[in-house]
Amino acid sequence: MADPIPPNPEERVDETSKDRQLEPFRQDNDGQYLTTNQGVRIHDDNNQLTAGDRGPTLMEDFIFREKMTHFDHESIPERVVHARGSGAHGYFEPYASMKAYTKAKFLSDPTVRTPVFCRFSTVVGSRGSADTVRDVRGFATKFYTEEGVFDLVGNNIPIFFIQDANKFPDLVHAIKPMPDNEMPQASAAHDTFWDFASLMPELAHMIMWILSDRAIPRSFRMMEGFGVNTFRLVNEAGEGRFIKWHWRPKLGSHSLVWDEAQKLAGKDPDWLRRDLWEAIETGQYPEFELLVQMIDEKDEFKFDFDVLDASKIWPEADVPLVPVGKMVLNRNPDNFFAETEQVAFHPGHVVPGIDVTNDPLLQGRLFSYLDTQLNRFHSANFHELPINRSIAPVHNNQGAGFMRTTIGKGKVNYFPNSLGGGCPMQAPENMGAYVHYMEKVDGHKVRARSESFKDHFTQAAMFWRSLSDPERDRLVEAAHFELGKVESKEVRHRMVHEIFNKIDHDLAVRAAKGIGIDPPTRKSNPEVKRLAPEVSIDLHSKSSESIATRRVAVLAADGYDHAVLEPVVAALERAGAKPKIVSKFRGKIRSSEGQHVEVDKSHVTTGSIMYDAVFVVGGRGCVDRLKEEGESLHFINEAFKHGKAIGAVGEGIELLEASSIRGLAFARPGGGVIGTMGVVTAPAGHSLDEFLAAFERAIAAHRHWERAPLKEAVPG
Ligand code: HDE
Repeated sequence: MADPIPPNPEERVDETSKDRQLEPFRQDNDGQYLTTNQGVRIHDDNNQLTAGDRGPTLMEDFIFREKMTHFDHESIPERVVHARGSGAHGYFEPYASMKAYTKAKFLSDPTVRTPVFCRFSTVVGSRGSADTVRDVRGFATKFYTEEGVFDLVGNNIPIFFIQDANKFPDLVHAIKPMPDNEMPQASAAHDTFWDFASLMPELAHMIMWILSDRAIPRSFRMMEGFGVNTFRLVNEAGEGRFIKWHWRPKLGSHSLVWDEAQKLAGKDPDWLRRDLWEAIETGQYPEFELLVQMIDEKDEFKFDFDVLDASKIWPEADVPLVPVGKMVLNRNPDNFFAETEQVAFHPGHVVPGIDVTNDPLLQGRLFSYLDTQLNRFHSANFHELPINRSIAPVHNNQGAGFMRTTIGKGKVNYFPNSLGGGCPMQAPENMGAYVHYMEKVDGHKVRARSESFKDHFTQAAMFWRSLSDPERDRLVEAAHFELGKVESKEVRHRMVHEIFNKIDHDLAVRAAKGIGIDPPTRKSNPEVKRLAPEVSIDLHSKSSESIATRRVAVLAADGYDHAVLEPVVAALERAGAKPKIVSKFRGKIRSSEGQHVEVDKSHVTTGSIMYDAVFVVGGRGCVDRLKEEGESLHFINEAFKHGKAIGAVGEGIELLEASSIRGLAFARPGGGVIGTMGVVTAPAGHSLDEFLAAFERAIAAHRHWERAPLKEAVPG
């Protein structure tokens, strides 16, 4: 008999269900003898079996052969896109029942915590590439629900480059490294991508997003996620609604700046991976809110975009966001390969109450993901790998194939059957069976793009107009970088005149200036239909009030003022931030009063790019030393240039004065706290509470773009 769902009320799905399922697969080597794969204990794991101690290896050395053969096979094909990723376990819980919209059980009961595994990724680079490249980030979540596995395979940008899956291989070929020399790694900044983009106006909107700050997130914990494609929710009554999935990070959305992203790629290529891992290890669990936008089936044609077109957002002003629940990531994987590498997502992994639509990009994805898993695992049994296993019971007649691990019992492996009592049997709809939404489908066979998909510039223009001035500046700088790397003048010209100028004339003129192209003399955006301001594309509006998990460098040296350092560090820690003492060398430094503090990072291993804010402690001896150290001055200049909060107390202010920051007022002896453009200073002996309140506000703001006019003169 097939197990009813759930098997019994005692075994109800909870957040630890997946963990319990994984437990028998875990292995700990503590206190164990080394063995062969057959469990035979190994006596000497350092030497081959040879004919004499200087002779050749004997063919019969089955122990060496087993070890070396296994090693030779210790890789699987990396994902053709999204090769580099980082995963985490956690749970999801709905705020309230979504029963009115979907029969999916995991969205209907706020007391149920569904276990999840989430994998964040970059798209273009190979498995070993740097984390901080300019790219889309994948945001894929596997929900182990009591009705089977549901995969929400999304990205951190709400739209996609192309509208039809048939263009995906071309897009990926164009954006991946060049076919002849495999350069550049993990970057769109080369001729083939921009050649493709300049010939494909449907990319225009996405180009704007990837040139924006969205493409260089500060942290996986501080970026939004989107299902991108249009899915459908279906309720018990069989009523369907078009939906878009959204994830919102509790910590707000934050980005790096491009100079910082490039430097991090060298100083710490694992920046985003390490950030996620460390946050979870230290109990600062990343949280995301799940929301949906819903459009009634009857309103399908009400909008000036096609609801099935994945290159368009649904403006939040037109289609509001409805909060659904929250996800907490609270456990790092035990093993990168077994979990993060082997997890296999598929947008077609849906449960009753969630269905697909005719979105032509999604339709193609439904083919590609299963196919790609077969290529990665060389087996149709990848669903049996521990990380992919459903926690809902699996019973069917698909019993064979490479690496089958379940031992099916009985003589009957076909349906219908009478010899097996008809089992496993089909489930009626009211017993949790998946029933496809009853959509009427009718039409001629055509290879054509719907007319309703053909406005490529309205939303790209809306995006540009919704940006603040500093965001526009950075987008133009990004275009200068990306297109500045393009050799072909023809491609650069086409991007400016055929794409940018159709989005916005000012954008085209500004982009042209940095890439050696004559700017267009006339506007050319007749296709823009609507220019209503879009709601909250701007990253600023999604900042968080909290400074939790922000990294603060505390610059100090021998002779530091312990009476300032200790309370400032303690206060930052209380607020959830991560202060780290940075000095020339590791080891201990001594205060002017003789106390000690342990240095966390030496200059050679770190840099301002690895912090969200900097604090300079006072103390005569300390500051005299810091002023003599190029690294400390560079630290301040670079942090200033990258818009980060900077705080200094007492003599610490002298380091700011010795830096290249000009045009800002600093606190004076006997005066009060001064905070301008995120630089907060307090004179020696002044109340630290007042200083800390202002410094924490400056850190919470994340970046201080209002410094733009001052930072030009500061060396980076
Ligand atoms: Fe994917 N995509 N994709 N994609 N995608 C893959 O599947 C594909 C698209 C996304 O962490 C591949 O297992 C096609 C949109 C993520 O393991 C592959 C098309 C969105 C991940 C594939 C798209 C995504 C993938 C490669 C256009 C946002 C990583 C490895 C029709 C909604 C999942 C794999 C992970 C991975 C195909 C477009 C997100 C080849 C054909 C749009 C997050 O199957």
